[in-house]
Amino acid sequence: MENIEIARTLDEVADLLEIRGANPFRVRAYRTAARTVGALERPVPDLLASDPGALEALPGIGADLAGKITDLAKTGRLPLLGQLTRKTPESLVAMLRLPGVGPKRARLIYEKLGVRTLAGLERAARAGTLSTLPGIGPTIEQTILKGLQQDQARGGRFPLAEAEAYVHPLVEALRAAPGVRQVEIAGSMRRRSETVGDVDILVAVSRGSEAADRFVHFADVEEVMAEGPTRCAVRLRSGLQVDLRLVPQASYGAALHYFTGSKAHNIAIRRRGVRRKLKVNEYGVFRGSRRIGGRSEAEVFRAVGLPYIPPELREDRGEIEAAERGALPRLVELTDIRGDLQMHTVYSDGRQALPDMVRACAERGYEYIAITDHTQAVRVAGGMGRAGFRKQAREIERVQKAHATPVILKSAEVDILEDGALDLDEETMAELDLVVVSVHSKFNLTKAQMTRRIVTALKHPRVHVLGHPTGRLLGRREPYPVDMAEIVKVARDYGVLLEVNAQPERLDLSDLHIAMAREAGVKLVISTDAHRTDELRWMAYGVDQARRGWCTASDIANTRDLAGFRALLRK
Ligand code: DGT
Ligand code: CA
Ligand code: CA
Ligand code: ZN
Repeated sequence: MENIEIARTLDEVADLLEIRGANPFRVRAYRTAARTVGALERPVPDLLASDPGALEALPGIGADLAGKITDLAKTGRLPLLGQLTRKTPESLVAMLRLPGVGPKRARLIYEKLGVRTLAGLERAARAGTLSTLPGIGPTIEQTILKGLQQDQARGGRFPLAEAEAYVHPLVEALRAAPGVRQVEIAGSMRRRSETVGDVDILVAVSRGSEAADRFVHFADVEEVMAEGPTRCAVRLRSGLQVDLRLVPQASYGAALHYFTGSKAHNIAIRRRGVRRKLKVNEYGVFRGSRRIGGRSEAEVFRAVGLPYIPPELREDRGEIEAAERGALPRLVELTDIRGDLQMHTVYSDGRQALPDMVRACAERGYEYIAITDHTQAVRVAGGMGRAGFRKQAREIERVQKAHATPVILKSAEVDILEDGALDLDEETMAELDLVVVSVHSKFNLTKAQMTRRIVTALKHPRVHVLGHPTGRLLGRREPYPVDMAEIVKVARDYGVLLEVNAQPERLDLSDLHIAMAREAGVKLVISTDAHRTDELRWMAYGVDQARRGWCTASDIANTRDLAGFRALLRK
């Protein structure tokens, strides 16, 4: 189990304990432990291998918690969590997902109003009885109501990275099952969609394989929805649904193509097949009743006269026509990335010290990075003013002496104020190598106001990059209304780079906006916005979306060497 999952599990325990009104010290102990484990640089199992007492030596972790975390790391299970979940009404747990509802409030709502379901909560909010509770005013009531609507709108879809974390152990278990020859994730996850409805796993099996049995009996499975020799479906405890298809090796490529989708892409391919008197389906490529292909995906494409099309492009957004013309883009890859241009440190709301971030970036082989701590207006994030950036500049110079690479660019994520002014003085900005600007407040402007606000900022001559351009948080916060076509046009005219923020909950710009910017000739940067060293790995998720936006390396500014990157910055 990864540290981040251990931390999430401990946090969940803390939530449930709090809902149940447990001793506040006990609740706090779990929260502290979650933060401590989450901030560890080394995976817990590694740590334990070199020193079995390592956990207990950490601040705030006693013998009891150390034991639980050790078990959790080893088995991926924490019996206490199961017990607590069983004893707590499901809807109370669901309420925690809503903005404005923490464990204390969920408990209050349950006890005082007897609300046990999300539907009941919605009724109470609409009737205004929610706001009669102490500490809940009409504003919070409205926030909760809005959150309920968004929860429905999300429609049970999971952010890609979250779904990957849930399904990873299951895929590993399948790989280890006897009689399994190949395992691959298909569906929207293979196409790297920003969210997935369910996960589709494909396995090539030999006779008598135990794959299906392993699958339905996997520890994380909460409910088996279908079980048969060629298809099984389950729901995991996380709520994520997983489909398993079992196929013989001879059909593997055809099945992989079919179950990768998208549906629209499949239909277009099948139509091409029909024109060539071929039948293309999940079992293979057939002429009459004779199978002429289907062992590999490449065979399927070849049969319909096309080169291989990468999964990220299979959305029927012109990929088949481009393949036909030999005009498929050579998509950017993770290994093309030479630097990360948004990250935070303890100077603002990051969790780790500047040298730690630099060292981790050096380990990733980056040639350059930008340290982009927040400015003053973002008070909750401990934003800095002139003095803070001066002090940081001196530390950057010191740290740079110890590292030939990466080159550390002095930077800031400068807040765009409501009127489009920038939250940092001219002189300080002039001392920075890179100025990233973004919106962190007042999301409720009209589209015209928000567009004007951002355009004003982009026209400021010191601005190089617009960070997370729409401010969305997947499943949690809608993008603020903004005229993206106008932003793209101004970015092009003023030579501003647009960010693809790779935080799995942001993925902002989205794939379609990325394509829009690329078509307009605007260069993009892919940045992680990491607040801890382990978040630097999010780069891959940004690259995925850039690929879905048909980007080549040359569309992405941070694939250039430092001189090449600098040459792209406006003068
Ligand atoms: P999701 O799960 O909503 O994130 O999206 P997908 O694309 O994973 O969709 P899913 O799980 O319903 O089905 C997986 C793939 O199976 C889909 O991408 C294409 C293929 N497929 C499913 N139903 C059909 C269909 O009716 N016709 C065709 N041609 N393909 C289908
Ligand atoms: Ca799916
Ligand atoms: Ca499915
Ligand atoms: Zn930001």
